This record gives sequence, structure tokens and C-alpha cells, in this order.
Amino acid sequence: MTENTSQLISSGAGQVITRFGADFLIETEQGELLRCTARRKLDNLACGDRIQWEGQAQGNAAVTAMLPRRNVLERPDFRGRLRPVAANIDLLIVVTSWQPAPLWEMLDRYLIAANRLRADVLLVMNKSDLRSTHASAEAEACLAEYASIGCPILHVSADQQQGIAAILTAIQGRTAIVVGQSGVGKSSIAAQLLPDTDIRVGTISDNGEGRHTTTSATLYRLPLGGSLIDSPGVRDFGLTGMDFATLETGFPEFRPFLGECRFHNCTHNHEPGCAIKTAVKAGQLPPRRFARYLNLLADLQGQ
Ligand SMILES: Nc1nc2c(ncn2[C@@H]2O[C@H](COP(=O)(O)OP(=O)(O)OP(=O)(O)O)[C@@H](O)[C@H]2O)c(=O)[nH]1
Ligand SMILES: [Mg+2]
Ligand SMILES: [Zn+2]
Repeated sequence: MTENTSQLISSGAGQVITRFGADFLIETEQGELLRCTARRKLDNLACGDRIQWEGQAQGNAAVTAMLPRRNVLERPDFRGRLRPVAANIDLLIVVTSWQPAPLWEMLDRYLIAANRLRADVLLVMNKSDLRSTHASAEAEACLAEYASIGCPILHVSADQQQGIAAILTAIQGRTAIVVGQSGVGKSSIAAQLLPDTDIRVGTISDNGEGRHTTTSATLYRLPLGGSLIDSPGVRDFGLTGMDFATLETGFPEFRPFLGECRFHNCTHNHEPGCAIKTAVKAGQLPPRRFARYLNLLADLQGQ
């Protein structure tokens, strides 16, 4: 061994488990957890990223390279700058609950994001024990629209340990992430799926809002294979830089009617001879989803 290489005690491939400020917790290929600094310009590393690392005899191990990603879920920080939340996601599990009440616009934006990521999507309605007391008729109608467009939906109660096994079945050994508002029970679901792991769960305030208990995305290995990323709750989930094609493909129920509008560049808004609007009027497309589509379109045109 030369003097130079004796300083380098080990190196290899690994995956980012979580981030603490400028440092990262990584898992090596041997399954060991290692705290690392990140070298060079690796500020965009996120939970789930595959990386190369090097251990030094003195000082911290360091991440030296990020391997190519399949996709990355991003979210604006408090300054409005897009920051990566997690990378290499196969399944986006959007968690909603009956208290806090569902934000359907947010769910629509997550469906668009899933499409953009080329990830599958699963809607988990948590706190099913509160459904009979907290679900309004309007909320039930909104939910029924998602079922009508073929969105996979599971009703679960993390606190009552109901429906949890079905989530595991849906993950199928892949990498899934739970996303959604604060207080809907993302960490409670993660804790049920990972009974041997200490996962912090918060409370909700008197007005039914979450308290932002989870502060950074963390990847956990599921006992029967696959991984689950728990992520911090969001107040809103925007789609910075979305173009019209992304918006349109995020509404998969439009697909059978696309190409039938009079104008090839129809935005399904004010144009005459619009096949989508005709289908909505004829009851062939869900009206609440369409109304929110128009809001998203207005947002996009105002960007
Ligand atoms: N009634 C009821 N309460 C639940 C259920 N699942 C979770 N909760 C409660 O919801 C509250 C928030 O749960 P968390 O798991 O911390 O929610 P979270 O989505 O991880 O929240 P953030 O980390 O802040 O984003 C806790 O008080 C849980 O006990 C459920 O199935 N039924
Ligand atoms: Mg949490
Ligand atoms: Zn149209």
C-alpha cells in the first residue's frame, strides 16, 4: 500500500437515507449506515439518491458523486427556490385524511407530479375511523370522482391498524414515498409498516391542522423488501414551470376525448367545439375535477 492510498480506508456505492443540514446519512452496499459530508457541488442530493462515497482515515466520509437518477420530486423552499425532496421514486402515495380535510387541488397537483415523474400513484384516505363523522357529502362526491377515473384508492386507519397490509401489497418491493398535508398521518402509516423503527408522530391542533412534525425526508427499508420514504407535510404543493402538455396529461380522464376538439391546440376553456367540455356537460367526465382543471389552467396562464 502506498502512502497515498493508506489514507483512503474504503469506498463504494450507496444510497442517501436522509440529510441533516449539509450532512447526509447514507447506506453502503453492505447495509451499513454512514454519516457523510458532501464534496464538490452536490447540494442537490436528496433522500433516495444513489451515490459514490469515500471513507477517510481521518475526518468524515464523503459523498463524492451522485449516480444518475430515475426521477426527482421537487418542492419550493421558503424562498420559492425548487429543492429536491426525494429521488428514484416508483410509487407516489398521496395521503389524505378526513381531519385535516382533503385539499383536492393539492391531490390534483400530486397526480400531475406523479405523471411527470413517471411514477405510479396511490391515494390513501387515512383516518377512516373519522369518515362517518367528518366526511361531508361534497367530499364524498370529490372522492368518488377519483374512483371513477381509475385512481387506485385505499381506505385505511393507521391508528386502528386497518388497511395497512394493502399498502404493503401496493408497494410490491419498490420505492414508495408518502406525501401530503401535515397531520394526515404519513408517519403514522410509516410506523405501522415499520413496527421495529422509531418514527416520530405528531398531533393535530384544535382546528385540525398538522404541526409539521416530520422535518426531512427519510428512507426506510421495509421488512419484506422495498423502501418507504416518509416526507414532511406540506401547506401547498405547487407545480413551478409546468407546461400545458404536463397539465393535460395529468388529467388522464381527458385522454379518450383528446384530438376530438375543433382546434388542435384547444385548452378546453373558452374554445367552441371542445370535446372535453361537451363530455363534462354530458356527464361523461367528472365536473369537479374539470372545474379544478380550469383553475390550474388559469394559474398556468398567469405564470
Ligand atoms: N383518528 C385517527 N387519527 C390518526 C390516524 N392516523 C394518524 N392519526 C393521528 O394524526 C396525527 C398526526 O399524525 P402524523 O403521523 O404525525 O401525521 P404526518 O402526516 O406525518 O404529519 P407531518 O409529519 O406533520 O407532515 C396524530 O395525532 C395521529 O395519532 C387514524 O387512522 N385515525
Ligand atoms: Mg410526519
Ligand atoms: Zn377542448
